[in-house]
Amino acid sequence: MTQLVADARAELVETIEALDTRLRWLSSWTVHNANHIREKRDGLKVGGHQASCSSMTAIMAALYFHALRPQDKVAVKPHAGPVLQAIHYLLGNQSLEKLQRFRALGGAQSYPSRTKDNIPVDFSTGSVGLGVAITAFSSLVQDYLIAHGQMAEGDAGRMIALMGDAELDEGNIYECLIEGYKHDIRNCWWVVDYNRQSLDSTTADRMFRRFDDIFETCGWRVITIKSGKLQREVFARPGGQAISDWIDNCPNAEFAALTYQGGAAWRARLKTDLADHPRALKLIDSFDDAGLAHLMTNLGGHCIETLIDAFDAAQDDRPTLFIAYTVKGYGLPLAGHKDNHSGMMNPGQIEQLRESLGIPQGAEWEPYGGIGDNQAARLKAFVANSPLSSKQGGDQAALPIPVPPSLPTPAGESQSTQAAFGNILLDLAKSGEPLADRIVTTAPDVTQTTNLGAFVNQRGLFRRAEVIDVFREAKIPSAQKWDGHAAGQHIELGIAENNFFLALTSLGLAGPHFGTRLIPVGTVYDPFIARGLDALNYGCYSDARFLLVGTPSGLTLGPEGGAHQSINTPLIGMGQPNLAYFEPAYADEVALTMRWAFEHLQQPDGSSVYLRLSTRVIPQVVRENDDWQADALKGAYWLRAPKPGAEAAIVFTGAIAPEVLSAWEQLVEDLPGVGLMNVTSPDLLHRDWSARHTARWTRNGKGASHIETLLSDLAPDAGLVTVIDGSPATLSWLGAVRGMRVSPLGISTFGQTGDLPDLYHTYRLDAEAIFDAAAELFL
Ligand SMILES: Cc1ncc(C[n+]2csc(CCOP(=O)(O)OP(=O)(O)O)c2C)c(N)n1
Ligand SMILES: [Mg+2]
Repeated sequence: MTQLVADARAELVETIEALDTRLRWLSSWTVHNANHIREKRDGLKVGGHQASCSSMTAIMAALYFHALRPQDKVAVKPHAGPVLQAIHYLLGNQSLEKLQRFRALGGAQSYPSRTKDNIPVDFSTGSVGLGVAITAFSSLVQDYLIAHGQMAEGDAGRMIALMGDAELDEGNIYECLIEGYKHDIRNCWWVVDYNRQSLDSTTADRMFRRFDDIFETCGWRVITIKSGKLQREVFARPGGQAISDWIDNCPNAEFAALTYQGGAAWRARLKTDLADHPRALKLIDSFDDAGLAHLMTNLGGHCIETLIDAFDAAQDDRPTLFIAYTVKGYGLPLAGHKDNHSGMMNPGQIEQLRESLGIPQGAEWEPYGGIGDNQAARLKAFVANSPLSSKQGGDQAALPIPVPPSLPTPAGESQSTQAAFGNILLDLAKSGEPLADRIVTTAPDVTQTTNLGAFVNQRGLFRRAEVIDVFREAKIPSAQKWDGHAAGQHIELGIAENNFFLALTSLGLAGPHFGTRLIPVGTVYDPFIARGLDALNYGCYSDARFLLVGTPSGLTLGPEGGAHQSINTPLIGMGQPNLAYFEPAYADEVALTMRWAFEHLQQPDGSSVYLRLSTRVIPQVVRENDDWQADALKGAYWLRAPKPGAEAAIVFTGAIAPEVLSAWEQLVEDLPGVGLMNVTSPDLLHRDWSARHTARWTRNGKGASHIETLLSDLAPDAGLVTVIDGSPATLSWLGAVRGMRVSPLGISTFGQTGDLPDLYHTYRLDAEAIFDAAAELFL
């Protein structure tokens, strides 16, 4: 290295060190302000994580102010949120007011949020593990876009997760590693803040080096950033090796406790343990207490120079795990204490920290408070010129994809909604519609059994490197013709529903992340939505847009047994924000709602859509016109209109339609004019109804909700029988709309194996049960 280069390097390191200190201060102060200075009105603890932040400020300073390129995207460890806020404060993207309102309404969010923070947040985090794994799937989506000619290879960014070491306990990390290996992902970095502390305790010593093995087995390069520069220099001196070996053998808990206790404790312990290493003792004695404490905690994750070197050395596209050794609470009086996760500096301690950093009282919020004018100007210029400051704020704009005015209903007098879904996708796959080119399908090993197979036969599996269908080559007859190639449009996943929802999330963020919208369509057995529920919630919170198809569902999985019958998924569909749930009964409703979904998931105020489908083949109804459609898209329509002022109606959702129609035909003889309502979306219907209620108080909203309008066709004291193959709570609320009596039929207990007549009879969903329920209410 020439002297000039060495000088520039030294200046760079010194500058980033100064920024590391700023981040440690500002994140600590932000949390302190929210908890100790801002007025409290409810007696609740506000919280925030000073120790988790200071554990990571050096890593984040080195990354954001050196290694990060404008095209890179980062998921930040949730409890390091204040550090990200501080970085954007220095960059001029975050206001003082938002920092002062950290964790208050409208202020900086507790954990980085794509949808709720005003600073650019690439990935939301909060539920640990998910924010890590999502980066692997986004690197796969990036490869998909490159392979499909939607992005130049040269524009590829790195998808980076900054993670806590306890996140390595989450199972979804390993599910993702396996899937990532199968898909040969690249351009992905995970940086572990390896402080060996979780929320409750210090982490198990036995895991030492096990993570290296696991990641290397899955094709990752592992770079361990263990010692800082000072440690490396000192440990190279006579006696140094013994101290280095001692650290290697020191249990995590003891290292943490000594860190908390400080220099004198380090000295006492090292002198005892290294009593027969005279050169080590001499070396130890060459440091005063403060110097010894500094030496012992000079870990790689706090050494800017070491971090920069490590990042600089990984410039190819191999997925890379950096294990950066750190101290939780580094530089704070909380350092190393086992209770420091939610621990906070008290006012006296933060005062001391302020003084030690030379920050004058009253200058706590100054971005460069306490720093001389010259150095402050230098830091400011450095930050302004960092590659990061040219990163366009936040999301990219993506052009909408035109949706055809209608999707044809598959032919057939009897059909299931699942088969109709598959046929509609097949028709699209064969069409020249631009929409078809942007659809990406995916499924966790249930592609065939959820009727995606025909689409895949048409459009192929996505693989960066070509994969020949061996069975086809060998001319072995098979319905599945699955060549894998770069133009393929189906991402086949192993059975891991967390991965499935994370893949949908990444695909559903392709627009904002990469400027090209994709239309992700994912299928899963309806009961196994619950397996990936947190990841589904994560995707919805991130405002990713996708079409989720849960199929088969309910008792139509009867022969598979009780474990496979989905019961509460309608309630999930209703309760999940940013997800619109439909459960069509007929094939033309499937075509209608799919078309609506393709449009809705592209609207700025739209959402993802969930279709709950069935394999039950049922006779289709004959339509006289298309008048039902507008109402069906609002959530319900009269399949058989009631006579004005009718005393009764049957209300149903989904594949139970034939039983309902049969009961209605019997009833109408005794109760002429009885209505039959098909609820295509209990979710939209309920949202609309409750929104109208709220609007009465907040916006003087008048006008009735759709369900109020429909039910006003009945007599005010009419009775309703509600029927769904799922939790009866899905529809029983309808009685509250106009104060009507309800007899709710549905499934409230685990199912049995059986055929449909037996099961419908056992669970009281057959025509007889519906008739009886009606008779009890009306006759
Ligand atoms: C799924 C989930 N479970 C539990 C929590 C509560 N929680 C927040 S942070 C944390 C552990 C933090 O340890 P680590 O990841 O090592 O981060 P550190 O603070 O040590 O940097 C836990 C259990 C959570 N946020 N998400
Ligand atoms: Mg930790």
